[in-house]
Parts: sequence; C-alpha cells; structure tokens
Amino acid sequence: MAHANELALRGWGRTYPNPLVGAVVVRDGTEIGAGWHAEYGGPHAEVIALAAAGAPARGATLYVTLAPCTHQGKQPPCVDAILAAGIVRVVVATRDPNPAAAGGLELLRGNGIAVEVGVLAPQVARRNVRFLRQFTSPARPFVAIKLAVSMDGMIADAQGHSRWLSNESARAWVHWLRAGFGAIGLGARSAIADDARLTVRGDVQPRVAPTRVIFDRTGRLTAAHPVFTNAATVPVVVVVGVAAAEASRGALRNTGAEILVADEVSVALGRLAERGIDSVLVEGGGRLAGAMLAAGLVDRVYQIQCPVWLGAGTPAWIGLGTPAIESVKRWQVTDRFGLGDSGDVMIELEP
Ligand code: AOF
Ligand code: ZN
Repeated sequence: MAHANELALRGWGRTYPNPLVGAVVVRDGTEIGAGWHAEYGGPHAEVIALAAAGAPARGATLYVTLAPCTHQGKQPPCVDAILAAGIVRVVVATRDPNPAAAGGLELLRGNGIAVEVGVLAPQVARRNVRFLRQFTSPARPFVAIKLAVSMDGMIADAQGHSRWLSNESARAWVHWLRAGFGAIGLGARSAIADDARLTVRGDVQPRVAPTRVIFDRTGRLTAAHPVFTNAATVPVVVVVGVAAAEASRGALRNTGAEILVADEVSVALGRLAERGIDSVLVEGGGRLAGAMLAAGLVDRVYQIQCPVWLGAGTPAWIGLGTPAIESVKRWQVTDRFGLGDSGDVMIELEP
C-alpha cells in the first residue's frame, strides 16, 4: 500500500477534480503489476495495474489506495475489471466518497472476493485530501503553509530579501507542490518584496492553474505589480480590508483581478471557498502565516529548514503570543526529507 500511495502521487496536479489513485498487484509476495491514475478522464489505476500484471493476476491480491469504482464514467467500472482478472483479495486504504462510484467493496464481497479496508488510511487520505474533501463541501479551503526558514527562524534577511534562502532543488519542489493546490496565497508585503508571480513554473504543469490570492488588507498593491501581468489568463484574487481605498480597488480590478473584501483571514477563506477554491498553499509572509496559525486555520505546514543563520530579518511566524512549554501544542511530523545536496530539509507537519 505504501508503494501504491507513492505511485498515486505521480498524478499530482493532473487528475483534479478526480482523485490520486495508485494500485499494485501482488502474487506470492511479489509485485507483478502496478499503475496510477495519471490524468483526469484517463484510465483508472486498477485497470492499468491489472493490464500490467496480465494473466498471472488470476488468484492475486490487488492493493489500491481508493475503493474501486462501480460506475460508468469517463472510464468503465473498475470492479468489472477486477472480477474479470480473477483477483481473489482486494486491500483498500480509503473508501470513495463519490456517491456515483460507491458500493465497490460490497460488490466485490458479494462476488466472493476477500476485502480489507483502512490499510494506511491516514497516510493515503493525507495525499488525496483535495479529492476527499470535495464531497463534504467544507466552509473553508484546506490551508497549507509553506515557508523556507533559516536556522534562526527567519524567512527573509534584514533587507527583506528572501532570494535565495532555500536551494534550487527546494525551489523546484515548491513548483511541483503548487501544481496540486487550488490557490497559492501570499501576503502583500511579501508579494511586493519578492516581485512574486505565484505561477507554476516546474516540470509538472497543473491541469487547472492555481488561482493567485494576495492578502492585502491595507491596500499596498498597485496595478503595476508583476502578479497582474497575466491576470486575464491565470486568475488573481486580491483580498482587501474594508478600509482600503475604493480608488485603488478599481485600478486593481482593471487588471482583470477580482477584489474580495474581508478584514479577517477566516472570513476571506470562507469567501474563497464560496468561490470554489478548495485548497490554498500560503507561502508567507510571517504575519499572514502567524495570523493563520494563531487563528487555528492551518491544516498542514511544509517548512523547509535551511542551514544558514541570518541574525535578523522577518520571523517565520509572527504574532503567536508567548505560550509556556508545558501548555504548548505539539504538532505531528507527517513527512520529512532532504532537498538537494546543500542541506535543506523539508518537514511536513499537521495539527
Ligand atoms: C479516477 N481514477 O484511478 C479511480 C477513480 O469519470 P471517471 O470514469 O474517470 O470516474 C471518476 C470517478 O471514479 C472518481 O471521482 C472516483 O470516484 C472514481 N475512481 N477515479 O479518476 C482512478 N479509481
Ligand atoms: Zn475506477
């Protein structure tokens, strides 16, 4: 299942609004076929894995990260392919919340196939969260915060420069990460300091480009900012406070950007959800990250720890108050790995 989950991730950025799914066929302890859902509307993971295994799939076990579908959609039902292949045991991580596709496990059991559910469910659900959430229509998007941070906790030096705190591999990984989100968010100060465009410029081009969202409560942005140069093709939303001048709003709107009025971050997230944004990757700055964390709005953190000290600069998380060690919340580290060969380490955390 761990391998199936790794394979599922190869569809990152390409399957939305469909799920990330990986499947592995195992016979006598040996993997004889594997597959993943690579593209929206394309073949399902199970069908690819079964085809790769061929005739030896008869009598084998199928591991799949999402319960096999029962419906005729853009693709035929996977349950039919599993029965035709002669699979005798199906191990599933998570159920399929899509009502159109449901009932696969019961159908398999009804045909005498041994079915197990829930294997590595948390690990799999974590990767597929964007798909799994869409059937529950939550009131706000899934919020992840990504920050590249110095050893002394800064995201920019004393001059406000953040280029380049993290190494090239880390930056390439962030472009990959962006491809799987519905929106990329940034505070206006950081957007101005970094000339941020917030587009995806990596190896994986997302099937649907993430909306750029700038949190600009006090109205700092001008229409000359580079984020607006292609606002007509990749959507830009500027979140401004009630007090921000109506005149500057008009100028921003003329670029093709959409203006959303909200003073509170939580209200802004609610508006983004109403607008169909299901997930946001917030990339700073320290004030926005801190405000979201303090308000309990953060579902995941990707912190890239870089082996440098800056002495002063912009702290990564501003405004958290001063909790005592005994009472502080300890987050769960859900993943960690090195990026490149100059020491950057990515640490993923969830509350
Ligand atoms: C996928 N890939 O590997 C699996 C899916 O229109 P369709 O036929 O592609 O059906 C999409 C639905 O099928 C999807 O929402 C999910 O419920 C189910 N399973 N989908 O795109 C896969 N196994
Ligand atoms: Zn299917």
